[in-house]
Amino acid sequence: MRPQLTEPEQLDEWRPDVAVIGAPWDDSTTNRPGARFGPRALRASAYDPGTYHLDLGIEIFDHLEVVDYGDAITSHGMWELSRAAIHQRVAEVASRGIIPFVIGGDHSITWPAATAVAEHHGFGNVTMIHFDAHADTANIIEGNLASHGTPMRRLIESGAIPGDRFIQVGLRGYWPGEEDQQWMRDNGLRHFMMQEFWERGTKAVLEDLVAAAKQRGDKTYISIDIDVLDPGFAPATGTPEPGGFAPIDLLRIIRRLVLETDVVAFDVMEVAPAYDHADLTVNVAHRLIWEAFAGLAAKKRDLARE
Ligand SMILES: [Mn+2]
Repeated sequence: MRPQLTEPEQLDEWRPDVAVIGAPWDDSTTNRPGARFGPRALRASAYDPGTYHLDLGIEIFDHLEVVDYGDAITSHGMWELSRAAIHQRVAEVASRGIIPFVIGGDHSITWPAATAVAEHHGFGNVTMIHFDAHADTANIIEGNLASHGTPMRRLIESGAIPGDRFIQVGLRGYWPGEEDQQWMRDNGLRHFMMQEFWERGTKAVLEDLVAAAKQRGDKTYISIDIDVLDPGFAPATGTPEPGGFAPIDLLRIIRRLVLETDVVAFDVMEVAPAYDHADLTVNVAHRLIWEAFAGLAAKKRDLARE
C-alpha cells in the first residue's frame, strides 16, 4: 500500500518520484470489454510478496517515492469528457516532473496520457516504446477515431510523438492490413516483431531494442498492452493473440529499458480481470509495474552514490 493523494497541491507537498493513476475506461474496446476493472484489480487483487528486488538487490520503496493518485473520472459513453479527465490527471503529474504510471483501461487511454506527457517534455522529444500484439495505428475503426486500435495513429498525426520516435515491440497475428502497414513504413516506425524474437532470441534482439531507443533520444514512454504476453500467461485481456512473450522475457526487457533510458512515463493497458484465471494476468501486470519501480529505484540509488 502506498500513500493515496487526491489533489494536485498534495503532489507539491509530497513531491513523489512516481504517481500511479487509474483510468477505468473500456468503451473503446473492439472485442471483449472489461478493462475498466483493471485499476481496481491491480490495486486490490495482486499478490504482494514483499518489496525487495532480488536481482537488483534493492528495497524498492527505500529509494523511490511512489504515491497512488487515484483514478481519472471517466463517464460511460462520454469519450470527450473522459479523455479530458485522463489528460488532466496525467498532466497534473507530468507537469510537476513526476513520472505518471497509468493503469488502464483500454489502450485508447494512451492517446490523452501520452499527449499530456509530450506537452510537458515537448512534442517530438519523447520516444514511445510500445509493447503490443497489435500496432494500434489504424486510422478509424467502425467509424471510431478514438478506438483502442487507433491511439498510436492519433499521437503520430498530432506530432506529440512522431512516427520516427515510435518503437513497436511484439507485434504478431493478423492485423492491421497492408494499407496501414504501408502507412507505418511511410511514417518511419521501427518494429521488433515477435517473429524476430523467435528467430534471433530475446537477448540478441534486446540489444538492438535498447540501441534503437537510445538512438532516438533518451526520454521514453513505455506503453504495455498486456496482450503482448502470450494469452497462456495473460488470458485476461480483450483481444488475445497467441504466440506472445513469456513473462520472464518481458520482465527483463522492461528492466533493461528502465535502467538504460530516461523513462518519463509508463502505462499498462488492457487488463480485463473478469477473464482471468488464478489472477495470472493481474499478477504479471503488477510485476511489470514493480520491475519498472525497481529499475527506477536502482537508478536513483546509484545516482545518490556517485
Ligand atoms: Mn493495444
